[in-house]
Amino acid sequence: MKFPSEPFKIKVVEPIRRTTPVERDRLLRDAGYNLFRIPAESVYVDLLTDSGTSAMSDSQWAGLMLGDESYAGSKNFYHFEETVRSIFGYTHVIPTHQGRMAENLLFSTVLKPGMCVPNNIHFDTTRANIEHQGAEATNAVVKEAYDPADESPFKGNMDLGRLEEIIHRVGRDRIPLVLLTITNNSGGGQPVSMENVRETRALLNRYEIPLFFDACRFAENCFFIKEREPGYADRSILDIARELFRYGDGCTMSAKKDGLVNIGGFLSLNDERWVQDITNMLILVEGFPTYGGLAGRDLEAMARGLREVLDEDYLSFRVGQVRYLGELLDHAGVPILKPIGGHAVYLNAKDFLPHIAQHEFPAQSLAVALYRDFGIRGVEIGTVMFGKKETGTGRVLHPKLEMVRLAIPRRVYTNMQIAYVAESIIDLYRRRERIRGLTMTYEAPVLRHFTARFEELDRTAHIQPVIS
Ligand code: P70
Repeated sequence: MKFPSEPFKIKVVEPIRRTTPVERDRLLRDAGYNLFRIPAESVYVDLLTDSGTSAMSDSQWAGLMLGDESYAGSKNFYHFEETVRSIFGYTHVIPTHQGRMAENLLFSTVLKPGMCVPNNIHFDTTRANIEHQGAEATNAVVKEAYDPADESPFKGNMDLGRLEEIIHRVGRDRIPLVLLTITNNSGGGQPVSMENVRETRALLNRYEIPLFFDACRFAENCFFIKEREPGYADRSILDIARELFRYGDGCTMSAKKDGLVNIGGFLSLNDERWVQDITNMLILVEGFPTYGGLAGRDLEAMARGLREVLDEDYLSFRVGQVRYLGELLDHAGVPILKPIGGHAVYLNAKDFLPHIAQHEFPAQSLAVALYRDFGIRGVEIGTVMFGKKETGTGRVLHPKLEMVRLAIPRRVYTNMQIAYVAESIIDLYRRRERIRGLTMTYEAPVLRHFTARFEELDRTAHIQPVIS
């Protein structure tokens, strides 16, 4: 089958409510046109994020009942630790409540002001946590990543020439580690090839710089390696993951993605000195090392989720469902980022709305229209999330990519709901000239997209959808 059908059946259902465009218009105005401020109950298909939104399996739910809530030495911690070690292979396993805490612990330990961390493309929380230490977060992804039409199979790859240039410019002593985000979320959920990981490792060996992974979507990345990279078709996902992580020295992980849980994360690494400092900080801000901000039951659900995510039937359905949405849109001529990523379809807002200039937030305007007309919530990954003022001149720098990400929660929506999303977007695309830009009326100093507020530039332009 081109698009494998669901390898599960539904045991529990959560009703969802349809609202009207008029109701949603009012909600949008109250929310300052920020979709993070819309109550989830008023969303029909929620594609804001694939993070923490997975449906857990019956085995994970059963695991919750086996939670050992002892403060120290919970049996679920040992199960979790053994699971992480057997997949990722690093000596120390430090649980955290989610990914950004793993980032915060790592960077507050290894970074000093003036240092630099290169990555293919930093995600927003990663960048913010690095900058919070007074350090520089630098992107060094291959240049194809910035061309939405380029169909290269591994657009998440690190550009080794650029990486070496950064090392020369900044100096080895000011780069405590290099990151690789698998898959590369801000670049469209694009994978990194094993060959690129191997070559990055070889380059960093010459300078004795450690390599870390931002491993949120590692299983999806390994699935792409199996599908696309010569020599991996007959290898299991577990085997591919083990090889990949062997080239690194550690990883940060938001288990809210490929851990198939609603909350949880970890940091795993080999370096003894770093672990000591990180553990001390963990105890100060998060919790004792055998629970790290989570309940024992959460650790159990995470251990089980990390095993389940390696299942190939699951992964081919998962990546296939995202591809199904992408291909429906692509065949109708809707501009999307290619190739279709592992966890999300990214609408190319610059091409969808060429009449809206980047300072009028085309991707945010598109996300607003999609919610107002159809009750579908995506997220802006463009000027709102990544635009920033240049220090000194105050000039606003726009990111190269201006996208609306439709992130698909794992095991949550049926393919019929996905078809509804595609039909809605195709309808909106036919009426795209009517969509108008926005102006920002409030912004926070960091991670502004979560709380920003906007106003519409022209409210009269709004029209009713054909389907709703
Ligand atoms: C997402 C969420 C989180 C993330 C990530 C990578 C590559 C670290 C983290 C932090 C964040 C988000 C974005 C928009 C709307 C809602 C949520 N990504 N590295 O959806 O992990 O969230 O657990 O602290 O993608 O992509 P955590």
